Amino acid sequence: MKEKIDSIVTSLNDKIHPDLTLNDLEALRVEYLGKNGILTSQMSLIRTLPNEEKPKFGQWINDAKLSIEHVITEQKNILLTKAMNEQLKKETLDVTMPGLNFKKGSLHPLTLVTQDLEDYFIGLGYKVAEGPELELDKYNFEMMNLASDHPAREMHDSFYVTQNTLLRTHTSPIQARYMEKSKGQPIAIIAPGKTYRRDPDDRTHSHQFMQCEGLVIDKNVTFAHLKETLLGMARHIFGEERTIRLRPSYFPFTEPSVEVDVSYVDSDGKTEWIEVLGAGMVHPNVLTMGGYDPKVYRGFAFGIGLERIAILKYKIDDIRQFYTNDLRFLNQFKGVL
Ligand code: FA5
Repeated sequence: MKEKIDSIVTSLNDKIHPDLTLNDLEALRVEYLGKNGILTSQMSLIRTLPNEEKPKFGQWINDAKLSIEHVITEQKNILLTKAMNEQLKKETLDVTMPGLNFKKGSLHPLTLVTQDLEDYFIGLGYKVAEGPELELDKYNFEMMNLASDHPAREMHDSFYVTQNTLLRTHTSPIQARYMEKSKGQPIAIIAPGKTYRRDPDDRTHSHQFMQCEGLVIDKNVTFAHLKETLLGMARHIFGEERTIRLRPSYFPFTEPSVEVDVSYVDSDGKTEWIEVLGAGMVHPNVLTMGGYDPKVYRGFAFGIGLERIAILKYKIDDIRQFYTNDLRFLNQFKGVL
């Protein structure tokens, strides 16, 4: 009886070879251990045995079953490991392959101009300030010497949100906010940011545009400081050969006020001028409202249209190019610093 059972196990061992597939192994398992399998059918013989032999017989059958299961599982594991190794080999990472070609973005021309101005003025010891785009009438107009009945308010067609709040029409309210918090201490700041006016959009005007404010307050500040500062800035941005021209102008918050043109040479070799900013000496009323005694302190201020700078610097013919997100336009600024 024992020999018969052993020969069943041996017959299975003889059938095991490396070419068997997982399906073949499963078929062998059914052939030996299935409901009508070779080993299972031996079980029915137990009924024919005397009682004292039954436990031993049961033990033999059990051992044989374990041995068959072990052989088949072991072979299955060999096959699975082999399949996994082959898969891993196929998926080997070749670190010498070139990487994916990610599209690189570029800085927006207005960001380039802003960063350039910041670098220049930080180099002169200025701080960079900022303020809210949704501004109170108080800072946008009143503290800039534009009382509610001031006719010059009409120079700024405004987007009012409530009776007292509007989208700032210029970066000048940052002056007022900075003076208020500086509590009479000297100031040297620039403040770039977005501004909004109900101007019709065309080649040179946009309802949303950028300005960069400048404000210096100290005891001995003169108009000569303003002129030299603006000349230095123009030469930094446009090149050493440039010069500037100041024309008398009017702003309620500065006195005297000027508009500043930068020189350029046109295609016929003729020197021309183009306006880039407004500036002036801080009006005594603005100093007083900001907490500075105009008999002790003086200041100069300027407000630059940043699109105007970018248009000149990069020879752009339409301000709307800055705001239409056309990649053909934006990609031209790749690598420009
Ligand atoms: C002002 O806004 C003053 N706050 C500037 C200033 C500051 C003067 C400090 C004195 C002291 P103005 O309205 O001229 O001034 O605007 C300044 C610049 O902003 C203009 O030269 C122009 O380049 C730009 N600008 C004005 N309106 C628009 C617009 N709709 N679209 C594009 N740029 C504009």
